[in-house]
Amino acid sequence: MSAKIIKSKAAVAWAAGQPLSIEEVDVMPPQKGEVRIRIVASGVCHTDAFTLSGEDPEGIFPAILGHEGGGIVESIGEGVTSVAVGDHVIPLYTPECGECKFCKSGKTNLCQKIRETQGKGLMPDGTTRFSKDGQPIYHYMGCSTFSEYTVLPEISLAKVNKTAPLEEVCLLGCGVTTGMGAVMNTAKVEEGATVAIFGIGGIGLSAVIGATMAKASRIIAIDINDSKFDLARQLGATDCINPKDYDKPIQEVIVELTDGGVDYSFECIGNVDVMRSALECCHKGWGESVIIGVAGAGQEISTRPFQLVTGRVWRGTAFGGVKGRSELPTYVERYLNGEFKLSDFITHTMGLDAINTAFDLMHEGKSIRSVIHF
Ligand code: NAD
Ligand code: AHE
Ligand code: ZN
Ligand code: ZN
Repeated sequence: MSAKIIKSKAAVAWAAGQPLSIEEVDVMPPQKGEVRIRIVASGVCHTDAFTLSGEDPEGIFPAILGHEGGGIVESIGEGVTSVAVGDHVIPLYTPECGECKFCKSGKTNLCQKIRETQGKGLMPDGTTRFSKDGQPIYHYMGCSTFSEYTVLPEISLAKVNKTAPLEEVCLLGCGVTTGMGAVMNTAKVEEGATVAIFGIGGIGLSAVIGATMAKASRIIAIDINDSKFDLARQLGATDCINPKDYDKPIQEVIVELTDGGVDYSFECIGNVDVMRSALECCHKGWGESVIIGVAGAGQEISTRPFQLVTGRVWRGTAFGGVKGRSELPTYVERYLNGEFKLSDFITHTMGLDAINTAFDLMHEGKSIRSVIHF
């Protein structure tokens, strides 16, 4: 029997800078190569707030935000073979088609098969599956997890172990995988290395976990909010530093503390000035700095080229360099095997009706992750 239009409760972003509005929207059946899923839970990532703020050059409204979800397949479109109704899945904002130049390169996780339409808030055929009273509503990052039901291309779904609680593993849809992957995949931090992590939110704490797993000898957590430090220490940070406690640039403090600088640093904020500090706290000759944070339209990074001439390396990462379909299920297994905990991240849970509170808590620095339960 073919699928029908479904009514779905969703948090709609009608315009930049406005609170989300809870609406009943129409969700069309999945088309060829697409899958409709019922979202069970979704984390709220800082990138959702970034786009809602109007700073995202790709921000498009009205849209249904959310990209850190876990769900169950409700119906499948023509030709879909890799998932079936009832499968548990994690939506991927970085799909994996396995056939494009990027997928085949072996050098990146940035599949480009549907990147153009995804960036315009559309499904690969150039249309949207969401509407309200006939008005189209755009998709977000190809995921739109702030809706009871959403539609994704088949290549944007990772099928995961059904025994994993979706209320927790949803965090592997962005934040936790990004931070851990940046350390283990992108930087490939080795045993005994020294590490500095700027910004101890969901991403930075996950980088702390990654650095602990990699057996880094020193893990320096830097944040302007002291309340983030207890959990950072519990997860393995050896030093916690608040730049506000010093009257000189934080990179100088770290260089002095580490006999010339760290082997690796990670920027997990989205602040271009901090990105500079993160590069410049790296050791001459070999230190590598990884940009994870997302900065607003028109912002640029700068440093003296001499910093690079003298051996420091600047790089960036999306989704921790993880290939979603082939590698994310392994992260879920590692979580199930007890290699890392996700409950530590979940400071708040709430229903969709209260989603604006999740954004308030984030802006007030009171949450690590709020998880929306549907
Ligand atoms: P968050 O709000 O949970 O955490 C940010 C942390 O940075 C907070 O603890 C805050 O106190 C701290 N901070 C703010 N300004 C600071 C400063 N000047 N110095 C030191 N610390 C400061 O955010 P999050 O969800 O962890 O996301 C962090 C960043 O990573 C955002 O920019 C987000 O958009 C980006 N992100 C990127 C990817 C990717 O794939 N590249 C994935 C997820 C998130
Ligand atoms: N749209 C923004 C860039 C936003 C961005 O960099 N997104 C990250 C993921 S953040 C997840 O919380 C990403 O994956 N980027 C790679 C990509 O292809 O979007 C802009 O500046 O235009
Ligand atoms: Zn995110
Ligand atoms: Zn591809």
